Amino acid sequence: MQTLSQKLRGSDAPGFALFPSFASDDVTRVMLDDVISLCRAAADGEPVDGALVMPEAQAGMQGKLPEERISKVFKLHRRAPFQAFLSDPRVAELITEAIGPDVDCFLSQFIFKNPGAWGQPWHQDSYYFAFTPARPVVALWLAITEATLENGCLHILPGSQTEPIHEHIPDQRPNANVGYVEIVDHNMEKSEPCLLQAGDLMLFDSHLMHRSTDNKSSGIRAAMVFHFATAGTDDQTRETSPVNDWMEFLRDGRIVL
Ligand SMILES: O=C(O)CCC(=O)C(=O)O
Repeated sequence: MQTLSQKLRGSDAPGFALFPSFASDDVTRVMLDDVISLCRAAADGEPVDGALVMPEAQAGMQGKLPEERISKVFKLHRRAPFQAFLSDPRVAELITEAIGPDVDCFLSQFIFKNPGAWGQPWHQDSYYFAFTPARPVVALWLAITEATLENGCLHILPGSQTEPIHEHIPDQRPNANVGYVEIVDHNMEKSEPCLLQAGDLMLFDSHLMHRSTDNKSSGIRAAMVFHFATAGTDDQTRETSPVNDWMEFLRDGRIVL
């Protein structure tokens, strides 16, 4: 049987692992409520505790509520609802198996994906990370709502974690969201949609190619994503990145939040 790290980075491995029904409705609800409060504070010009609130750029997103016009909110992992999730011993166990006993959480993002919002084109997360060592780096993607073909679920290309980081070109669509880039030099025919229920959790390697599609439904498709790397990783953008925020998470396999 493959260990979790083999499953994520092995040469004959999927590059991801799924943990159904990982989080309860209470856990996902408290995250959603907290991020909504940040979106409303930002709209009122109030402090947002260092979070970065990014508007949805897709034309025609004219929801009445502030959160209906937001694509992502970054830098959440020091806030109580997100620390509560990270304090779950099951999360520590997964991340220890995936990376090792000494780990930092360096990035977090809540993705709203409101009705009509853009999906994020094919990419590899490590494209965004100027790290030494470059790996291991993993993401935890928690479904806050159901994720369907219609509302813009994630699609992954199993096995693509064995690929080097490909060239990424800017998302060519008019009014693309800030930071969206795309791999166009690889065959994605064998990709698979990740049809998830609220509370399901996906863990994937930072070289795994993945994308999400536009939300063509009338409901929100939300997700919360945390990214982890080995403690002591050299991040060339540690002082300058608008989104990376290195926080100690595990030392000797113990949670140190
Ligand atoms: O959930 C999405 O819509 C895209 C998320 C994604 O691609 C990522 O977290 O890297």
